[in-house]
Amino acid sequence: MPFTLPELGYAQDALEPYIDTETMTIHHGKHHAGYVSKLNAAIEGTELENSSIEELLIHLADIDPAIRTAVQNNGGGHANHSLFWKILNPAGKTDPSKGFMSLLEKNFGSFDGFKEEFSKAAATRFGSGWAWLVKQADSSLKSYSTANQDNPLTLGDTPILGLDVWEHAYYLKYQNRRPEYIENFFSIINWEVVEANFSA
Ligand code: MN3
Repeated sequence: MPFTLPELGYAQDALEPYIDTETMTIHHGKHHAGYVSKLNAAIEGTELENSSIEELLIHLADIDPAIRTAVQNNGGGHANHSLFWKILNPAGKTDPSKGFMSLLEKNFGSFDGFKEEFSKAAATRFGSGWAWLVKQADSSLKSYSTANQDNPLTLGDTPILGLDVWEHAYYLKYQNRRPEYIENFFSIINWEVVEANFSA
C-alpha cells in the first residue's frame, strides 16, 4: 500500500481541553485512516501508486476522470489531516517568531488582522471544509477556505497551516459552536512547524 496513516506524534488526550480525546481518537483512527485506505484503493494498479501525495494533488487535473474525484477527496483528506496533526501543539500556546510575525504583519497588517481573516474563513465556510494559511508562488501569505477535502496545492498554493472545520473535527465537544472551536485553535498552534512549512 503506497500510503499509510502517520502517527499523531503525541497522545490522543494531549490537546485537552481544546480538542477532546474522543474526537482525536475517532478523527485520526477512523476518519483519517479511512481516507488513506480509500486513496490506496482508488489508485491500486495504476501508475499513480508511485506518486507522492503532493504530486497527486498538484496534478489533479491530469488524473483519469474515472478516479479523479476519489483522489481529490481521499488524497486531499490524507494530505490535509497529515498537515493538521503536525501544526497542533500539545505543549500549549506558542507565538510566531519575530521574523514570521513581521511576515504576518506585512501580509495581513497585524497578527490580529491575520487571526481575523483566518477565523472568518473558517467560520464562513458553509458545510464541510478547511481554513488555510498558504504560501503563494511569490512567497506572499494568503488565508482562505476550501470545500470538502480540497487542498491548496491543487490551486497552486502551498498550505502551511490548516484548520479542519468538518463537524467531525469538533462536534462532540463544541456541537454547533464552531466559533469557539476556532478561537481555541489559536491556543494550540505550533508556529515552529508552520514556519518550517513556509521555509520548506
Ligand atoms: Mn477531518
